[in-house]
Amino acid sequence: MPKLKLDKAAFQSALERQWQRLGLHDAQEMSAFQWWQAVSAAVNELIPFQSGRQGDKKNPRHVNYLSMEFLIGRLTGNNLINLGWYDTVKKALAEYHINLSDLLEQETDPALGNGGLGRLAACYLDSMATVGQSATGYGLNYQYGLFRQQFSDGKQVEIPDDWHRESYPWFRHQPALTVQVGLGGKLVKNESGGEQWQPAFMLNGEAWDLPVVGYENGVTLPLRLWQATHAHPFDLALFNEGKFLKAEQAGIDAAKLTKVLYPNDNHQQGKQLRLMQQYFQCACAVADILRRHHLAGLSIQSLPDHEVIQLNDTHPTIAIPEMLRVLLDQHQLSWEDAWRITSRTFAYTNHTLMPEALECWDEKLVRTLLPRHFAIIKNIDREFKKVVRQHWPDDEAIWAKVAVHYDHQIRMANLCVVCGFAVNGVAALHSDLVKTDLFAEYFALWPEKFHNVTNGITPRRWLKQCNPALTELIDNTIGKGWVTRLEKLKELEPYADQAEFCERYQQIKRDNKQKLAEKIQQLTDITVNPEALFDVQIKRLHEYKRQHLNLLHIMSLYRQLRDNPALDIVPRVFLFGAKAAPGYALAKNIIYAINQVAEKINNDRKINDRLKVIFLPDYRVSVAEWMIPAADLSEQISTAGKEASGTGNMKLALNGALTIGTLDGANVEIAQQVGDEHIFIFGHTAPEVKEILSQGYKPAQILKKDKALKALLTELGSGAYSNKHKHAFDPLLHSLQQGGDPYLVLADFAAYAEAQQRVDALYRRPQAWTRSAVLNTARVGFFSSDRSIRDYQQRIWQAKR
Ligand code: 26W
Repeated sequence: MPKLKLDKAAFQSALERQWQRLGLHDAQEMSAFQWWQAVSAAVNELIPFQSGRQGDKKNPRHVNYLSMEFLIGRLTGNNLINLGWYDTVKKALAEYHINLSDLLEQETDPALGNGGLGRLAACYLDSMATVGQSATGYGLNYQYGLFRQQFSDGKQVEIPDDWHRESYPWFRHQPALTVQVGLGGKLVKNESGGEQWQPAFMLNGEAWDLPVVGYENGVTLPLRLWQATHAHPFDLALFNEGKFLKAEQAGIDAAKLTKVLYPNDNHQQGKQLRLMQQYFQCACAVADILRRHHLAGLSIQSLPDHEVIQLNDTHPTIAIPEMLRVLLDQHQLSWEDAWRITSRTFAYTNHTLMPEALECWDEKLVRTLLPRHFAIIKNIDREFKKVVRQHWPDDEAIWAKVAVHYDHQIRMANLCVVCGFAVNGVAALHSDLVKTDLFAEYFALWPEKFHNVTNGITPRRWLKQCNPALTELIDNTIGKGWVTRLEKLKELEPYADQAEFCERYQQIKRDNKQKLAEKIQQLTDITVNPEALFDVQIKRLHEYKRQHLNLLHIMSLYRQLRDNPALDIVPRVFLFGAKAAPGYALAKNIIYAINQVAEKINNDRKINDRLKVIFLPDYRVSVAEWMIPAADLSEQISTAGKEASGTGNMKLALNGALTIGTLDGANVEIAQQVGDEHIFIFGHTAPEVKEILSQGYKPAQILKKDKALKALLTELGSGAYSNKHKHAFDPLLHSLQQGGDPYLVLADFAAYAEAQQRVDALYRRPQAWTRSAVLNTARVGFFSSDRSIRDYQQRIWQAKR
């Protein structure tokens, strides 16, 4: 499809309508924030959006991407770029003396996600729109997104994130699409002897759509976010009885459902409200999908030929029994028919192997909230047990592993594998571990179900939008085709040996670093040297991601400099961005430790500014967009086997940061693409980690041999970094020692420090460094989310069934 044309006159009048709506007479009366609102709402009015099915011959199935999180980031700039309207709007606004890029800073990030999984969902929507895949994103319209982070005396403080969804100009409310959802209640017998669900109360699900704009192709897909309101918002009977407060009570409770995003990343808590959120989202989505199918005049039996439902991790798993329930109880299908349709419609993506992240729900909770679904799940399990018994007669141990309902728990991942037609991991190594470790028995049963789709990132936001200077250099060198064909960046390879190109590339990095240095100054009042190496670790805070390994290395450099002030090291600025789940005490302790060490180092005159440590508060998509273009070094240092993929690793490499990393997640494939000379790989491999842990790993033995490392821990416990409070970092120190160092921080420390020396050595040769950086940009085209989406199409969505 051709790019949509922007009619300048239509834009002017849409803009005018916006300030009239604000009750103003004239553009001059608008505040900067109102300008952002007016421009966004005006553009939103001008884009038609397809919410029906747009299947083509090659890709007939409409994709329904179900995710509890969509970390979309700011939309206004991104939509203008994808529409191809950025320059025209910029010029139109200049006539009012409004600067577009300043105006874009008015937007609060819609933070409707935690981290990698939510951001991936956003990149995938961008790519589905761009490659023209017919699709709908389904999620929740949380009133409060992920908490805002502040530091108080170095400790994380969480502030509620009211992002003002009520006045977000990109929303389109679709009242005609409101869905009714039941909860609680009991099962009653119907005339045919079957069981019918009688919910205790009903909610309304209102559809709030955001436009997902494809890149210059006229396509706009809906991201449909459901918001809960009470089905009977006001009880007139109670009101008439004079019970005013009670009359409104029910409405207040319903709205609680979509009030707040749960801030946990990789850790399940089993809260009732969370299960209610999951069901609410799934029930709305399933109803909407079936309505679309029905309106297209298609038979229910043909559902799998036209629709696929992709589950983004197990969070929306309850959609499976919901689909079965609707087919059985509303469409009156037989179990066989309902099962055939459902099991050909659902596909599941696994994003983590961490046991504490695998969702299990207490049977009591499920039975109370969703009695009919509970009965359906038990039936699924009964049927599945027959298959297992056939394959492994009398093997109780195997059943204990693969059962869906076991030990009074419902295991959502197992439900997905049993009921779905496809299961995929998110990077080659991770998909292998899914087959050999997590789901080995299922793999033996159904090898054809298992796939890999290596994650990707959208080049629109993560290069074109966040790094305009590099974009211009690339456009001028190889043309603009790379924006939708990222593998074309390969054409940059010869320029890695061309002095003029490299100088320009280097200058762009320097300018980006200068800009970030200014931001840092504004935000933290700390001055950093833009000539220093910018060493960046940005991701959620988690033990397995090992921000504390980075910290120990910083402390070790600091110590070496104190012992030997003449020591010649490469000046570095260590940059961190990370939120810790509010209930994750150890992660918060690591933040505190980094901030305290930073405080000490940044104020130590003797260091002469050779080391600086900056922890930017409130890491979010827009902060990532400032940091990534300015990074020299990308820290991807998780314990091998633990990070399913990572996607920050891809964004940083694309923008010319070299990676220091373990052979984990997508790092493995990044190394293959860029070549071993252009990446700093270190540490134990996934099989080695497994071996070490099974042999009974003893961190004390490492500390006995490595006196310098031991001294660092002693120093942390000495009060030197914590105003003499010796116990300030007890959680951290305890986990590394008595706690058994489960993520092998100490076991990988020496290798990490050695790899950092290789980094220094290369950085001292600026031309060689830049050459490697250029080759990183040139060789990571594979990690475009457009490629991931095409892989999903070929391997999963449109594969022969
Ligand atoms: C129920 C609690 C909970 C919440 C979030 C469990 C698990 C999660 C997510 C699956 C965690 C997550 O974001 N995983 C990340 O997914 C990215 C996209 O595939 C990967 O790149 C990261 O490696 C993975 O950690």
